[in-house]
Amino acid sequence: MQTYQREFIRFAIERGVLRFGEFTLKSGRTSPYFFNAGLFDSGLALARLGRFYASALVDSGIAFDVLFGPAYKGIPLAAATAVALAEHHGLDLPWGFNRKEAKDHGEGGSLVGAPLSGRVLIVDDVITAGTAIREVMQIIQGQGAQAAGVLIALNRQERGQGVLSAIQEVERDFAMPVVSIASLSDVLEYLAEDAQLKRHLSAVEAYRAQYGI
Ligand code: OMP
Repeated sequence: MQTYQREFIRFAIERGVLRFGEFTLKSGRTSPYFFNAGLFDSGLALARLGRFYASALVDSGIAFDVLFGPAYKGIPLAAATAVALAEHHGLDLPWGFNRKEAKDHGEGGSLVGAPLSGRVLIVDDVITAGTAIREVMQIIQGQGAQAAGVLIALNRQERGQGVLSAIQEVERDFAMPVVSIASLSDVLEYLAEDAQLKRHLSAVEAYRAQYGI
């Protein structure tokens, strides 16, 4: 695990974004941990989060033309990433987002901000089973753009339909990389090193044995 990944996990735990307990996921699975990106809910927290996303993106070397934040949770994440790229990496890049409901007045349509053209980098919170990201791909393909990749905060490293992880299936099906700031393996390493949090390790390991790859 890299230093910034450890810092990111510590930050997420301190903010209550990464929690341990019993949670029902969108996929119906019952998980002993949950990552709620909505709890990066202050200006400073969002700014710091944006810097983590931007660092992971720059490290990945993915080439892209526009950042896209899928409604709703992806919107502030893409915005924060765009700000951090401009302020900390000298990269002033276009960014946009979608509405869930198309607007029939004013500028109309369901896309706001920079047009989706060329290579689109999707910014989102978490991928578990990959359902949400597949819906986003339809929006991008519908605009005739190509997806350059996906940037997420946490890769839960869960099984998809077969032997691959849901993320590996997304990478295979859409021929694009998925990059995360941290993964479940990093979270497990963090838990093992932390005297207070170690007590959660066995439940998270058991979950990974059941649903992980
Ligand atoms: P999939 O569509 O199954 O990939 O689930 C991704 C979505 O689940 C995310 O965009 C979140 O809305 C939600 N989620 C979290 O936010 N944090 C988690 O730790 C787990 C989930 C989840 O429900 O799987």
